[in-house]
Formats: sequence, C-alpha cells, structure tokens
Amino acid sequence: MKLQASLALLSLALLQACGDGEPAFKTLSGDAPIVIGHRGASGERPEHTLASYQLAIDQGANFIEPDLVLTKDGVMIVRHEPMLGGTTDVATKFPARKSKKMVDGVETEDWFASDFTLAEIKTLRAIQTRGRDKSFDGQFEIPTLDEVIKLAKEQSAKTGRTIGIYPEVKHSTFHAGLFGANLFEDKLVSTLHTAYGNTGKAPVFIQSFEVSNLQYLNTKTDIKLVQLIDADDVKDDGSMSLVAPYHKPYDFVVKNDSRTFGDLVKPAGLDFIKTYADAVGPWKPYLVKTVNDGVERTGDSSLTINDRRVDGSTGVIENAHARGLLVHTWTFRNDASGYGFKDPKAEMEYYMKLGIDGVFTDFPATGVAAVNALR
Ligand SMILES: [Ca+2]
Ligand SMILES: [Ca+2]
Repeated sequence: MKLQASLALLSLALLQACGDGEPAFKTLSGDAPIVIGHRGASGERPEHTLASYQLAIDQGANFIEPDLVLTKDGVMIVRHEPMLGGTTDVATKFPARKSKKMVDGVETEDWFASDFTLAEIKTLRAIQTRGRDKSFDGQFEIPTLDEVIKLAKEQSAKTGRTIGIYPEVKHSTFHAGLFGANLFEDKLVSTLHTAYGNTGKAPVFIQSFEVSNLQYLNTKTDIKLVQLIDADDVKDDGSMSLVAPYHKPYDFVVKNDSRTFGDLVKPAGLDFIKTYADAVGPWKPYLVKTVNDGVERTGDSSLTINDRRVDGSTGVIENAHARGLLVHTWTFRNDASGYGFKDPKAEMEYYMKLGIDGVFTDFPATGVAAVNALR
C-alpha cells in the first residue's frame, strides 16, 4: 500500500512537472496564439458569408471576423467595404444604383451599402475575389451581425469550443457623416452587450483603424478593443511606406493630428494606445523586418517579396507586451504568401515563436497547423 501510494504521488508529481502537455508560448498570457478566420475561411469561400465563417469554424479557428458596414435602414451587415461592387452581384441586380461618395478622402464610384435597405441587400449573392475559386459564387447571401453571432453561439454549443467573434467597425468617420456621430458604435455596443454582456471576458474583440471611435467605445464597454495599424507598402530597406490614405487613422486626418500609424507603434504611441485599447493589430511588416537585398531565395528564379531577407523582430511585439497590450497581426494567405516566406505555415510559426498573440488568416487550417506544430 505504502509503495503504491508513493508511486501514485510520484506520477502525480511527474504529471504536474509536465503540465498538460502545453509548452509555454511567448504570448502575453502564455496560452497558444489565437487563429482568427479572416473574413471567415475567405481563401476557400466568398468572404463574409455564413458558409465562409462555418468553414473557418470547421477548420478550427478560435475567432471569426465580421467586418461591419451599415445599410440604408441602419442594420449592421458584414462587408469589408461600404461598397458592394467587388464582393456581390449588385452590378447585375441594381445596375442603375451606382453613386459617387467620398470614402476617407477618396472619391469612389460604386454601389454603397448605405444606399440599400437590408431587404434589397438580402437579394444579393456573394462572389469570390482575389482570383480565387469562383465555384461558390451566386450561392450565399450577405449576413447581418445578428446572424453571425447566432452562428458563433450555435457552433460553440455544438462543438464544445468557444467560437469568438472579432467585429471591425469599418470607416467610422464615413459612417458618422451619413448616420450621425457614434450611432454605429452605439448599435454595436448594444448588440454585443445583449449577446455577451458588458465584460472583458466576452469572446469578442472590437477592432478599428480609427482612434476616436475606440476611445469612445472604451467609455461604453468593457469588451476588448483593438487598435489596427495600417501602411501603404514596405520599402526595400524594410521600413514602412506611409502614403495617404493608408498613412494615418482617418479621424487623425480630419482632426489634423500629425501622428502616423508608424508613430502609434513607437513606445510613446503604444503608451497612448494602452490608455483606451487592450490590443494592437499591426500589419505584419511592422513586426518582422524584411529587406529586399536582391538575393533570390525561394528557388523559382524570380525575385518577389517572398525572397526578402528576414531580419527578425522590430521590437514592436516586445514593446507592446511590456505595456500589457496583446498583438494580433494580418494577413496570412496560402495563395499570396509573405514578406520573406514562401511557406505560409512556416511564416506564421515564425511570428508565433516571436510571441504573437493572434494571427488573421484567410486559410484558418494553416493557422491551426502552425499552432499545433509549436505545441
Ligand atoms: Ca477586417
Ligand atoms: Ca523567388
């Protein structure tokens, strides 16, 4: 009996020493990084459709990402742009309804969601973009945020996993001009609090490229907030190219705030973001420096961004973590790979080893495989 008890204690001690098999990730929490299905599994289904989100869930994504815009009757629907021309069959269904509007200082002619009622938008069908498989075109309607939340909750119950949502307020200043200041943000808070409660423990991140609306949201909700950081391009020396309209948050343009997106990931900028947000979401070249040194590395005799020399962390991940900010980055794609990487799984593993807390990918199965490779 005594020997058996000692053996039992010994195995318990060994089990505790080994933990549950989870190695320490260099994330802020030490947990595995999250995989965010970017516009769903948009590499394989038309983006922002329930079919795209469902496939992301089936592939093991922890979060699905609904980008939000408003209809004429003020309903939150999921589209990456306030324009419908690129991702739906609106041109054939409503040829005469094209209009011109200023979007973040750029005159844009298209079919705008804000000119169509939800009932009209429900007659549209989604189409695939980026030269991807179009065999699912014409099948799926444009979902509302309510429908996305319903799917996430049903699938959480069905799978026993928590399927989070990662809604983005698209073009807050543009929508404020059409609907009034903060109407969009108020609607979002109301919907999310009804669905999840007012708590930072909700499986929800709210993201925006603008600042003022996140500062406003911080006064209205405890749900986690993410400051997105954009740029125009990456220069040969690895520094960021900041050309309008991708150089700074559009509300900074309107308010004549001189800070660029590049300033916001410097230590003082991260200190500022920490005053209202929980996470920062920079485009990936902000985090890993890559240099075009003219050397062909991928063996295909053609010099592309994949051939860049990878020079390691820029320090943004470490500086954000030092301030308690999570870092989520975008976008990883199997069919348009990365700065310095030919293989998208290896690319994500590289960022994960540096301590990234989450990845946005159009191909969630690859993100899940990268996490599993590091377990
Ligand atoms: Ca987005
Ligand atoms: Ca090459």
